[in-house]
Amino acid sequence: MYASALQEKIRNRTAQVGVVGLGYVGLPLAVEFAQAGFPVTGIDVQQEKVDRLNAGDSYIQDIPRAVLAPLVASGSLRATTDFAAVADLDTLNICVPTPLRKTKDPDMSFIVRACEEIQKHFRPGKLVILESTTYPGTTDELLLPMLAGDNLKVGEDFFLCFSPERVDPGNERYQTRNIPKVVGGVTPACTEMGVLFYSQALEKVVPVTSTQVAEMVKLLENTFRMINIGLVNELALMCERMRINVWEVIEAAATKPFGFMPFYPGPGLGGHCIPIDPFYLSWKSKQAGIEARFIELAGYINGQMPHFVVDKIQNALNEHSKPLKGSHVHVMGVAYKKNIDDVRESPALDVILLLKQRGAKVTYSDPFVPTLKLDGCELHHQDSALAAQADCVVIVTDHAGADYPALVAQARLIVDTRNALKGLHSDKIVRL
Ligand code: SAJ
Repeated sequence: MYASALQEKIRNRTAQVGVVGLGYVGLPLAVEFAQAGFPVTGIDVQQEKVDRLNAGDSYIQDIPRAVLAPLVASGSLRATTDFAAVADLDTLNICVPTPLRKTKDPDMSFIVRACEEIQKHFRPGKLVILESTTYPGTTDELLLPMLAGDNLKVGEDFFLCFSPERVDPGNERYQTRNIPKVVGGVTPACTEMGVLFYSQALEKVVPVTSTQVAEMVKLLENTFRMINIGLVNELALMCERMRINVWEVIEAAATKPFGFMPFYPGPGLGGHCIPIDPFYLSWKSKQAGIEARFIELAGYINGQMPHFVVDKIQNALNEHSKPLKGSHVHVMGVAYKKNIDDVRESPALDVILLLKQRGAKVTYSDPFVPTLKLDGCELHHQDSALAAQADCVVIVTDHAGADYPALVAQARLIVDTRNALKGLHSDKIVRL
């Protein structure tokens, strides 16, 4: 009974679409469904986000105001902090954060809080899809009992799926609409409903047979990256000892047209996905009685890279008879990867803290990051011309807009952790 009514509303795009969590995943998803003609309600606990969205003012780099404002003006998209809106919604995508606790255990509090609020206003006939990256089993073990309560039957009275978010912030080529969307339901009827839903707004939908498969797909994707980054970071440590240019090795290996995918060493592993997601997998696999040794080892190696970089700076200064203590080190780029403004888990934070702990005077340039708060102090973006006054410059994030030839000309000493100075030669350049 509920299935056919919901299918009809999804097909004729009158289904009231709800997105819980309006961050870098939720807002683009809400926009896609509003652009597909659905009435969309975004729900977020942050009043500031809700107010900005309702003013057509985008706070997400990938969603320009020119896209958002007309959708808000036409009434296709609105936001609220009030979960009572759930009662009138037909579909609900949950896109809330899943960080790690300090103990590297999953922090499920955002998902639990969202579900508790949804539960208060939940009625039969809805489709709920969890998109937050999480350990296999979350949807069936945590969400299902909360939503089913004592009397609702999943797959008949309501529909429940998991679909991993694959948003890559700043990626011009792949955006929410054209990234294949994996979806797995608690029952086949749930999967079918999830496929029908996403097919209305996204180009390619990939059904899988369970929520656990869908949850594991995402963890494989990102653990794959973390492990391979750890591998090349370890290779960089080996190459330094053997005096081999690791960048040249990787570039030449990348000419292999099959069976190889280049990853690059760097100052560490940043972002809100790659350093975090694999520990959701290792946590769950430990419960299943299997040690995720690759993940633990890669986590250790990646975690050592900031120390390796600071040692490199210290040794480079030493070659110029300058102690690190009291030297001025200028950091170029503090975002966790190039051409974005996000500093979450950025290795630059570790590098700066280590430099300060060893007595260096630290400044930074990053046009994407005006202010940096860390360890109780606040640093501000300085013009890159300051590099000329520093005893050592360290390139931590290789933003495309920096004038690297000018930097080489004006700096006294440069430690390059990203091969940003590829093709530039000078005895003042020290490469990872
Ligand atoms: N990094 C390296 N060497 C590499 C690649 C990355 O040191 O070869 C570092 C980056 O500098 C960064 C961290 O690892 O600090 C993570 O980089 P990332 O390229 O994986 O970027 P993220 O964290 O934005 O990852 C996202 C992920 N997208 C989703 O989770 C939906 C990831 O799955 C994407 O593959 C990745 O973007 C991407 O390809 O850009």
